[in-house]
Amino acid sequence: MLISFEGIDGCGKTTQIMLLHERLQREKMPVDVLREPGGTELSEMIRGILLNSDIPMNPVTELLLFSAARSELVSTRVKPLLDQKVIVILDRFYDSTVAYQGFGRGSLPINEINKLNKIAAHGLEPDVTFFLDIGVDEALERQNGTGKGPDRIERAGGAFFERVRDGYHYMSEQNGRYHTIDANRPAEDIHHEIWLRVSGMIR
Ligand code: T5A
Repeated sequence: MLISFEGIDGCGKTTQIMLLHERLQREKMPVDVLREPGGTELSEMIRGILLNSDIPMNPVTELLLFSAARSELVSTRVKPLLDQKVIVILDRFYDSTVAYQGFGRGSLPINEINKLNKIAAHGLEPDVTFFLDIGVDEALERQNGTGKGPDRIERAGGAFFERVRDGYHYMSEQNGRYHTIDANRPAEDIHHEIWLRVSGMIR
């Protein structure tokens, strides 16, 4: 089973992934968590380039680098784990590319990005995608609370993140695999909703 988590920066994905991971482990289910971009030596190197605020980048170059990191992760980690019947939780997948590089940056038309995503994901599609929906201002407040400075993507500004959020709303209407969650709630309540859905799928 392939589970992806999506949403704008600071929506609370990492927190929810950690809670779901722990819950599945307590249930003695085989489970692994991987993040995008990242998860392999090469993909983590690409992540370092992509998030480095000192490296200016053409939007199409950015799109291709996210795709390259994804291709490596899917082919060397995700597919082998799924073949062994391990539940894979992905902290972002190709929907991030549609939202950020498509709606956010306007790098290429969405239909072109969808074609590239199919190639980079080696045809894989999540069984369920949890979209943690939160306002841009609330997300920014949470990010500020972490004390970490903004990376290159996070520097893009409020209007950019409004477009990214619009992109997720668009995808949630187009895709039956989407489960949209009001993320402006206590973490335990959100986890409860996610667990209801995942435990139902496992059964
Ligand atoms: N990207 C990625 C693209 O542009 N294209 C792509 O194709 C892909 C794959 C990745 C960046 O790359 C971009 C998107 C990103 O900008 P990242 O560091 O992995 O960079 O960034 P994020 O995935 O956005 O991760 P963040 O750590 O910034 O945010 P999370 O994981 O959504 O949030 P989380 O859980 O760390 O929580 C943030 C803070 O809020 C608190 C937490 O304790 C933490 O302090 N919090 C809550 N507070 C109140 N109530 C709740 N329910 C809370 N849940 C968490």
